[in-house]
Amino acid sequence: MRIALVYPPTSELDIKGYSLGLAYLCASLNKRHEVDVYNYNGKEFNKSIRLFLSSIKIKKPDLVGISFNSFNRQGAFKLLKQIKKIDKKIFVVLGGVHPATLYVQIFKYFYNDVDFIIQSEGEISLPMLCQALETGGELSLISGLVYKDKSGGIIANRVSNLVKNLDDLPLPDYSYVAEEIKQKEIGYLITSRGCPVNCERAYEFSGKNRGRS
Ligand code: B12
Repeated sequence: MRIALVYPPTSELDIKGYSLGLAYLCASLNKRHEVDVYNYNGKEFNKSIRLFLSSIKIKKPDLVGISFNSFNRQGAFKLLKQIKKIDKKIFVVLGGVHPATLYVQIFKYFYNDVDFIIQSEGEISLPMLCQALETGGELSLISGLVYKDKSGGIIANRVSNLVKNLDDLPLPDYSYVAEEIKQKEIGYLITSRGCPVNCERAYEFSGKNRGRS
């Protein structure tokens, strides 16, 4: 599959850096798929939106994955409103803290613009979704996947498959920010998952503490 992963810009904060989530997703997708990454973290808002959409018009990927937190949600919403207008066959998949938590609200407002949300770690679920889309596989088996049913509602699969040992994952692929890392001589690394101060998402985790080190 040809996949475009994008981290939208924000007009709310002056932030720099890059998403570790995308680096992990790239590593887990790279072997089987052709992945382009568009990192607009800290970049100019309107210009980034324009650049991304014109790139999608030219490249017409099979799937666009948008990764976002709450502070760059406006950028994500601008992008996701346009993708199906470019080509309605492009699958639009959302992930990251904001859509993972507020998937009901997002499907309420953007039902026709979004196909899937993954409300958990993406390294296993996103490749499984790509495979299911390629082969007509079963969506109900994909951990944390939220998708539409035929009656205009949504189905949210249980998060059944959290990564137990981070060493089982391929090392994050930073090639999309190689130049930035070289220039600044700073690279991010995270050695745990979940919230470092034992925060807990209110639901979807059946009361189990997700924080672990
Ligand atoms: C480490 C961290 C940082 C680091 C590094 C961030 C970075 N470059 O990635 C630093 C210290 C720089 C940082 C800064 C900030 N952070 Co911070 N940070 C975190 C922390 C603790 C972990 C994030 C992380 O790397 N996780 C590991 C990666 C692998 O996970 P992930 O990115 O979530 O991606 C996975 C899934 O979400 C999913 N996924 C993600 N995208 C997609 C896309 C698709 C299509 C799919 C299918 C799946 C998918 O798959 C990925 C792999 O499993 C989180 C809290 C948390 N537990 O999530 C807060 C958090 C993300 N940060 C937060 C905030 C607010 C900020 C700042 C805005 C703070 C500030 N005022 O400056 C800045 C903004 C940084 C930026 N964007 O440039 C908030 C966001 C809240 C919100 N609702 O938006 C969080 C949730 C903390 C909190 N509870 O408030 N942060």
